[in-house]
Amino acid sequence: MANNDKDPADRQLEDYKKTVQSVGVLRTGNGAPVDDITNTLQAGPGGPLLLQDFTYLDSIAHFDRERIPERVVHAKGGSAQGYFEVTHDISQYCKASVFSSIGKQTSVAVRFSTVGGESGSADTVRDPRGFACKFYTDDGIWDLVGNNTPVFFIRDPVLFPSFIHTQKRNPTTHLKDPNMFWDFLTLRPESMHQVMILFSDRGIPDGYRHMNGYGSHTFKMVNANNTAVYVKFHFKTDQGIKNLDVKVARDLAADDPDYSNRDLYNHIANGDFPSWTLYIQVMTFEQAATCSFNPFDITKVWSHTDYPLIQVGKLVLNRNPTNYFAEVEQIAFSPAHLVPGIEPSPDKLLQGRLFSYSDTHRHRLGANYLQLPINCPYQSKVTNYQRDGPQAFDNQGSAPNYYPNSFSGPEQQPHAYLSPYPVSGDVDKYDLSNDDNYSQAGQLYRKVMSKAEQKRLAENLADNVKNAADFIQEKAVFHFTQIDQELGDNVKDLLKRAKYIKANL
Ligand code: HDE
Repeated sequence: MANNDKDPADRQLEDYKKTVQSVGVLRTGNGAPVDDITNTLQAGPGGPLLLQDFTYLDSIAHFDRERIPERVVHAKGGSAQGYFEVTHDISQYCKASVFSSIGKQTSVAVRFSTVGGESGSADTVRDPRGFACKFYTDDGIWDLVGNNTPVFFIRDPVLFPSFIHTQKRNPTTHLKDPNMFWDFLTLRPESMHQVMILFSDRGIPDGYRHMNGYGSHTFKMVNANNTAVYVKFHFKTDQGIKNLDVKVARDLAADDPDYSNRDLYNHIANGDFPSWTLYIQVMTFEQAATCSFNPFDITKVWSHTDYPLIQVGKLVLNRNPTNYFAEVEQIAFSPAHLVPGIEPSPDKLLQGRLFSYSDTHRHRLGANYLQLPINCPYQSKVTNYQRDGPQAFDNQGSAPNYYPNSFSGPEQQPHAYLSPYPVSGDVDKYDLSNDDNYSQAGQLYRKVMSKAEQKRLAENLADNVKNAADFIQEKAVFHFTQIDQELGDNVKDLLKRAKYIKANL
């Protein structure tokens, strides 16, 4: 095969060699030159190895520590870098510097991922996709850590560890377990809206370029007068939505399990840069107070008629990472990484996420994870009173490490002030599990899906639920019937047929 018949991912090393003829001398970690790395130091040709062979010890001890813990969810992913450009003025809603003027560009890094599988798992599974965008703004890092779906399975963060356990492996069999999966979902019917999206055509996107991204939660935007509104973020793909047929996806899982990463890498390497258009939906505090549903419930969407999409800008990915570990494995997103002008709303699930991400980074990457080049807010140099800890390589020199001080330490910034909002009510645990779990799922089925899509949804659901215990199947059919009678009936029929076929095999 001629070299240029290969795609950029396959010829990466050959391309590297064309641009870099030599990097010079081979050295140990402490920079000393190495004479021989193919023969270990021995006491005589058949004798034991010597502890003084630092070249060997340096190499093997480092190798023993090469892996860091993989992400507990979203372990398999791919990433690219590029820029965000403002195309429309939203300063009436938001004072964040990233949106300050039309034409302004901000560097970004985006990581796409599947959710449930391990870091070596197949890309073409039915699963939500992560869509996490890091904006390196001149007022600090802003991370919008979203998915390719506008809603989520649960609305209280305390359920997240259990929910994730049911999507992962059974602790005894170490296999994915349909009873765990459907037991949880049918005991928590607030999941049904997301279940409908997951088992629709959009449940298996054709790579990462052909899907939308959603901030999913309700956030708050604050303008220069400190007037706040609630917002939702939407990245709409400029490549158009494309999904994979179930059978094609299954074949790809065997033939090319890295399908989505390869597709992203090759398109960017070939100069075909994917892009998305960013929109917001805006809800005033007055509208939120009288809204017919809870606008802070992540299992709900906001109608585009009542809250129309407002165009903001363009996200373009035009650079592949040069080193996967440094720029993708070590990238660390957090919904708590916000900048003046963008604030959390009272969304209960978002509030729970504000703690979890930085906590997992401190475990996975260490206390100074924000000093790593891919995470560091290089557009707004960090000056503060944090010091030391493992791998503190930017330890702020001889500046004072306490506040207040009289020696030119960094000062507080009034523009970073959080907008106030009233709260009331008793401190208590509130059960929100039955807050209208079916209406929006029903509208999605009846108003958005075509007949063909409705049919495929029922087939995809039945094909998966059929592996769960009978009593769980019955509960699933009950919930699908609450969403729409026809959907419930169709899934019930398909399950009956599957049972008949199994019995007569
Ligand atoms: Fe995450 N999630 N999540 N999540 N999530 C993580 O953080 C968590 C949720 C999302 O490419 C973890 O760095 C809790 C919703 C993405 O690096 C962890 C709750 C949405 C990524 C975590 C949620 C997401 C993560 C694992 C419910 C969409 C990958 C590793 C309270 C709006 C980011 C890590 C990347 C990753 C916690 C729910 C999106 C454990 C506690 C809802 C895209 O911290």
